[in-house]
Amino acid sequence: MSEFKNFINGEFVASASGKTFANRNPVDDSLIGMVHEAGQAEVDAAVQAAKDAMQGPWGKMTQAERISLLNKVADRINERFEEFLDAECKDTGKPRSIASHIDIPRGAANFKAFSETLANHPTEGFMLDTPDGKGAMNVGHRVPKGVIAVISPWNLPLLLMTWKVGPALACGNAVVVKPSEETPATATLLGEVMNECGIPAGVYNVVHGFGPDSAGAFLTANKDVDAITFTGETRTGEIIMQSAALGLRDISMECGGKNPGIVFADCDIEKAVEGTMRSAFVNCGQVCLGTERVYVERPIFEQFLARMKEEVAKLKLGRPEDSEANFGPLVSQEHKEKVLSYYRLAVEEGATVEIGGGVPDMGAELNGGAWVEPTIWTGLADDARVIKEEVFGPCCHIRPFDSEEEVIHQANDTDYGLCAAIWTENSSRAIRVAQQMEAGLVWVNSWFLRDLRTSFGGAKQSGIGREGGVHSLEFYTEQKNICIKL
Ligand code: NAD
Ligand code: 6OD
Repeated sequence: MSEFKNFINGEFVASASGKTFANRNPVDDSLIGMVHEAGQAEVDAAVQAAKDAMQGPWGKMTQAERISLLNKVADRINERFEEFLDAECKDTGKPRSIASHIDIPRGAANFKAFSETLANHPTEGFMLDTPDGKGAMNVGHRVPKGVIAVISPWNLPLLLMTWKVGPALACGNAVVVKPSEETPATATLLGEVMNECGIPAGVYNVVHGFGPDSAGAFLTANKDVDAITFTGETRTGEIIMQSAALGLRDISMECGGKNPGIVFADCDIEKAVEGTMRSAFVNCGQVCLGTERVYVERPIFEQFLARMKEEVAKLKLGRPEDSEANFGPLVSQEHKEKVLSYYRLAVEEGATVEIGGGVPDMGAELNGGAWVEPTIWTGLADDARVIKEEVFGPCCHIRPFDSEEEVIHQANDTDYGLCAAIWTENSSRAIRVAQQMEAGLVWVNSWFLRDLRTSFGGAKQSGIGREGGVHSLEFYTEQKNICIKL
């Protein structure tokens, strides 16, 4: 059985209060190990360690030295790939075939992706005329913000945590990470890697625990935290923003979505089916960018629905190590209950269950796990709760539409605004519709195709701010203007 300790100032630290909680494998509900919950003392120690690290060798390093260390971290994650993969698959239950292509490679890449942006980003400069005729020169100068709290979710644990830790460290900050209580393993393992690569003590810290009255709340309330970057539910984001208001700390919020997929009759239908299948069902539907509302132009509605049902029927549920499996369990029993409550609600709200809708029989060994069936509904009203609320499970509703104007209205008729996927071979239409989507990200004839130099983030209740490329640089640094009178 494993033990997951906090990682503070370069050392693994047990909970001083002795408080631990169980980490369970959602495949079969078996116990993976016990997690040491950080109390106020451990959280304060982690923040202090990060603050001190900014005054130590880390704070004096050149950008090139920092980047060279972070490249080592990326390489070391790749050298210990199997351990990261094993840890991530145990915590989440996801198929190894998926985690080995998405989670772990991106976890490593996030430490390299920002080095070029940093190295190539120009600084601003303005010459100012002055009455004495001699002028003044203004030069923009970026400095690290200081101590960054990174609060991350369970759906892509390593990927989403390093997506923030990578640029934060590249910009010279120190971090205190609060990974999700559901997925403590890879953040902990990364502590070992940081030590192996010579990242100075206190630069990377991990505190385990929950949100309210636990590590999450203690961390966001700590006045020595200079900025908070969060990924998770919109409601949690609102609470964290209230904490951040004390002391006017900066925030970056990457929150929930209820993303539309729009399938026009002039699409390549096989491409659209393949992409929509991925966007609705990969990672058991637990992707913030996932498509939960699919709108299909009426002439191809029946054909598209039939093809989606055929493909859903082919999904292979199984253990992470089953090389044929492409569909795992949900992350936890608690999340299973939430998703099943939406499965019941959909029926109460009048949905036709086209496929799925329940709990699969996985056999005696796995029936205790967090398994649910991949599900497609039709027939829900536009104002049904299942159409309005994020389920975050392997399910989508498919509905016909008749005109471009109508579908733009339907797609935007949501409090969220994370992303949209448009399927059409008509490029003018693609651009026209993309421009009208109220979302931070729009894909045309693809989904989750990522270029880490681009902006990432949500509109409306899907978030505040943008990260990625130069946007990460802007969030993780403080820009100061130096005005030099000549
Ligand atoms: P969550 O909001 O429940 O938890 C996220 C993190 O916040 C966890 O570490 C949790 O312990 C912590 N937390 C909870 N309450 C807190 C509090 N009061 N103070 C401080 N920390 C607190 O989210 P989740 O269930 O882990 O993740 C799923 C959600 O995340 C979905 O809504 C999904 O859409 C969203 N998400 C968004 C993105 C994005 O990039 N926009 C990416 C992935 C997931
Ligand atoms: O690819 C990324 O950088 C990213 N932040 C993905 C988010 C996925 C949400 O579940």
